[in-house]
Amino acid sequence: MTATGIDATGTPILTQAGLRQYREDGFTVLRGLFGHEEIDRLRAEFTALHAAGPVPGHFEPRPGSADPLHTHPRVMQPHEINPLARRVLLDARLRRVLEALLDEEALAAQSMFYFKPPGARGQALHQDNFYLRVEPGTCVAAWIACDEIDRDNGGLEVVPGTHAMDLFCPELADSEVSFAREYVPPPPGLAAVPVDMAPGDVLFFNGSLVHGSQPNATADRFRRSFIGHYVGRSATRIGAYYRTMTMNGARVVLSESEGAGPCGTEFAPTGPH
Ligand SMILES: O=C(O)CCC(=O)C(=O)O
Repeated sequence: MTATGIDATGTPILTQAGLRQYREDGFTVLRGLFGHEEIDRLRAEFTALHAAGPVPGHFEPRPGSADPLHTHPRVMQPHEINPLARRVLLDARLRRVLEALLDEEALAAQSMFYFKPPGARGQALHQDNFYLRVEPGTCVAAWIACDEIDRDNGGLEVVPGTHAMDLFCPELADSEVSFAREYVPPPPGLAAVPVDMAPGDVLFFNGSLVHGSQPNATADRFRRSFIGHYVGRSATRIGAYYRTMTMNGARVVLSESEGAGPCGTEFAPTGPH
């Protein structure tokens, strides 16, 4: 069974098996949806953004910190400050898959870029819709691998089947291994499974699916990823933080839902930085 087919123009597309997997397990992976050159370019763009220094509200590194996530924090909403990030968020190949998964028009709600350098903490298991609070329904993530990603460098883990469950009330995460405060333990009988990926592979997952990542335990391998979050056109409410737009880039204002916030509430910095 493979989730990735090829259309007449040679573009990777979602197969019926992939759609079935998404419906049954809450996620599916399209292999090679982006080409290696495109991913090289995306990595280079974020390397340049990092070198250029802070962009208030989007990217606020603290050079010289002992914490790799302070020197390389994630970039929040890069599509608002970077044309290439905007093009990737609104990419037609993503749109085609998203609209098959959602069974309706997709709206873009958020982008993020994680550098996840060697030694960086992960993000404890959580559900994205805990933060986005899309109503009715939930969001969908497109998580684009920008490096070889595996268990050693803190690849994503998912808990299949949890997409069909309600939002859980999170526990407090272990700040030694997670930069985010919320932790949702796998429900009884279910377990997190790793998703190994190559550059250009895209993991699509339901916003109610419990997922997260372990620390990057390698000494020399970054684990970079570009992440888009989307909602169906029939959504009427979302957290105020999220500025939804069509996949053509036109702003669509939804009503504000309650209880939302940026994806993953970060622990307050401690110690020297
Ligand atoms: O990339 C990661 O390590 C975590 C990302 C994540 O959980 C998310 O995008 O919601």
